[in-house]
Amino acid sequence: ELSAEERAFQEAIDADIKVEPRDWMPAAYRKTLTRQIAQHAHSEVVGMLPEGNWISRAPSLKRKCVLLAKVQDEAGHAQYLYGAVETLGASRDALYEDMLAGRMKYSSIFNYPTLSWADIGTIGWLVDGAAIINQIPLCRCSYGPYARAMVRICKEESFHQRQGFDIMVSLCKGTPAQKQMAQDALNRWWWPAVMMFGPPDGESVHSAQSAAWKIKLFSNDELRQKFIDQTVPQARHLGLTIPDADLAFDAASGHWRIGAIDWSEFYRVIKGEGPCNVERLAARNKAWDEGAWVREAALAHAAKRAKRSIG
Ligand code: FAQ
Repeated sequence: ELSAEERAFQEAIDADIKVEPRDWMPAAYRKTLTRQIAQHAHSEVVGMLPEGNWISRAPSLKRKCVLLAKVQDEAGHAQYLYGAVETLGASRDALYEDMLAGRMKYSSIFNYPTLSWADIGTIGWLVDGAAIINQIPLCRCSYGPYARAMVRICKEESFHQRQGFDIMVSLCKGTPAQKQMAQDALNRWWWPAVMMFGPPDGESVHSAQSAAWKIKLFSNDELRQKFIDQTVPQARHLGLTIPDADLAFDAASGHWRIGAIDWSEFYRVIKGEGPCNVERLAARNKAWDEGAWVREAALAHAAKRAKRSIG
């Protein structure tokens, strides 16, 4: 049975009225949003690592400038998202420490290595492509600060996706070795990208409640299908082969159907057993420890300024 407050809350959601930080909200709504937004923010922070790996090795000055700008954007996305999660009364530092200690998740996709330059193209094309499909509906989600943060993030993701596709076009028009590099990257990133949308609907523990609260406007499987339908023609345009022997177009429904997803791999990766989980957390912890002096200096500077303005 819903309480009177809970009923009024649900009615406002049903009427598409945004929830704002000072509004009453069920504790479980606050908790699920804190979890999702913080995981999203952590994904942006950890997501800088696979691409950061290639900044010093980008093949031209232009590619290097573009990649640098993209990675900086991810840091900016994390800032907007940590800002949004703070409006729920959560502590940014505490959430960040949960991530550093491995107590909070970040996206499974960032636990895979970037072995060649083609991986940078593939991340932009597939990972940012998947991120856009997941995040466009979030611009209309029920929590105001999250929805508004997503608008700007989606605009930037769209630039990211194009830079990735542009790298793929260049490689696919290049030498046979370059084309092979692009195919190899697609072979390694395709299934992890398909898994980014989360477990199948039947196994998605949070979906029903998040849908009722309009945090999720489409299910994991619906968004995954959109991604597949969008990406298969792009792969064909590039002349690349999706690594799935069962991939087939279903004329009756107008959708591309994929073969079976190896969910055991997904669950291994989110348990901390993916190829790079240990390395990613070690890199973030190292950066946090080495940044201690910057945080101390910033606090000392702020204290000095506050003293001066009082005096
Ligand atoms: N990785 O019940 P559900 C980016 C967990 S894009 C790890 O379906 P929910 C841009 C889930 O947390 C990536 N864990 O969960 C970029 C839950 O575990 P919990 C970030 C996953 O929340 C590009 C359990 O499985 N985007 O960063 C994943 O309703 C390039 C059960 O799952 C977002 O975070 C996964 N892939 O739906 C940056 C978008 N999937 O928490 C740099 C916002 C599921 O109970 C470079 N988030 N789990 O311990 C969402 O839309 C949702 O949270 C879903 C999952 C759809 C990800």
